[in-house]
Amino acid sequence: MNARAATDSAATPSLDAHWMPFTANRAFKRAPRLLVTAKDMHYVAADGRRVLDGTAGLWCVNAGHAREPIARAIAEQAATLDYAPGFQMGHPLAFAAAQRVAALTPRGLDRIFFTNSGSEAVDTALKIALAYWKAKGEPERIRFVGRERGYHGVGFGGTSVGGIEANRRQFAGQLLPHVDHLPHTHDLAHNAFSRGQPAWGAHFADALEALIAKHGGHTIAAVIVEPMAGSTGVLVPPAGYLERLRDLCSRHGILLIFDEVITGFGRLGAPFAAQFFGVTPDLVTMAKGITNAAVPMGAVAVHRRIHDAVVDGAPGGIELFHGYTYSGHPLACAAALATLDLYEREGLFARAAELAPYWADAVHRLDGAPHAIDVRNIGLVGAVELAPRDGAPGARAFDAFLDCLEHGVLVRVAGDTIALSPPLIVSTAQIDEIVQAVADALRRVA
Ligand code: PXG
Repeated sequence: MNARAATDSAATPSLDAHWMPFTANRAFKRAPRLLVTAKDMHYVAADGRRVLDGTAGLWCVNAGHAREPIARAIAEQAATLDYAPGFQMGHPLAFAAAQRVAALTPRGLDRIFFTNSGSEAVDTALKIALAYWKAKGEPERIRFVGRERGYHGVGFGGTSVGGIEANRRQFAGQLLPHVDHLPHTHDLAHNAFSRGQPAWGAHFADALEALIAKHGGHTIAAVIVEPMAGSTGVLVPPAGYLERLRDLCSRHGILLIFDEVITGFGRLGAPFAAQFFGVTPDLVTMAKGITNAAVPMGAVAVHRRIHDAVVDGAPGGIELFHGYTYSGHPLACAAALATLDLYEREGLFARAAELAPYWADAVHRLDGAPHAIDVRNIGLVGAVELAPRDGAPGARAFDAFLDCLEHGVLVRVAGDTIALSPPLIVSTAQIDEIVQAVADALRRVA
């Protein structure tokens, strides 16, 4: 479909039936913002305007949009083997995709469980942790520890360990029991305008020691954190923080889960943040960039010793009573294989690493911008935190988002933070364009 036809058909339907996710539905439907086509670094909006993608969709289109090798692989797969049952049956692509993912994951985490989203990956990882401790003969390990301002998707497990209050409020009273939250690591008094990892704040990890003292380390199944918190508005881990968490978990036998749904597949310039920061967790959750977002897919990479304890420890028959109709869906596997080939062929993770210093310089040109109370960066991620408008949290950043969109650049807003995370194919000129759009918007918004 060409852009014109897509524009016409997208303009036709009533907007009533689609209850939109994480959206102010009433406001959106009064003034809709529709994207109709995409190629490489750009979207085309329903009114025909080109929009530079400063957010890789929702942190997921790492190789840029509508890449031909991925599209072709999906189309060919749909015509060859559209679906095959994944329970007690298999198809070769799922094994190939798992092997390919395992070649990128941190050392030892080479057993891959497929899901269809980051949320499912998180709930799967939490369930694997519980199953592991049962298999190991430590069934008293049932507690989970998340972190304030953490985002782990929207399943009951992920909502429970997540720490964004607004995401929990409507469901309070029926979330998982036995969950604690570490403090978040955001501290503007010490760390505003840090370049890369803030120097101050490793001690925030010590809150885990207090929980261990309170409950006993032997009751904690797993700690789950985003190595870099994305959805809450980009919180970069203080230097030494992840190392300290790892050390505490190791000393008390607690599993450490890194939720790498955003940081996986090159966002920081390494395959995973675990490698970037040099800290190895026991499980990694991923999604988004695994297929360049062309087909929904998520996965959990599990340390082989965890897998072996559950699988070899089972009496026979099914070892893990968990899975999805679409775990390892052929189209998702075809997309993943084509995507991972593309990342490798174009050296996109290394490209992100090479661009990171230019990106840091560009983003920190916003340090003195009107309303900016912090600018932060890591890898190809940047964020500008704005002083909230009196009595209207988030409104100023949302106005800046609308202003950028009006001027042809898509950014993402979380509360009063503008988050930037372009596809890894972004050019330096496009980096300048994204940053300039934000600078201009901040001059214009009240
Ligand atoms: N974990 C993390 C760390 C995530 O960032 C999920 C789990 C859930 O993934 P699914 O595929 O179930 O959505 C996410 C998702 C944003 C934004 O603007 C971030 C996400 C999703 C939508 C918007 O920050 N992250």
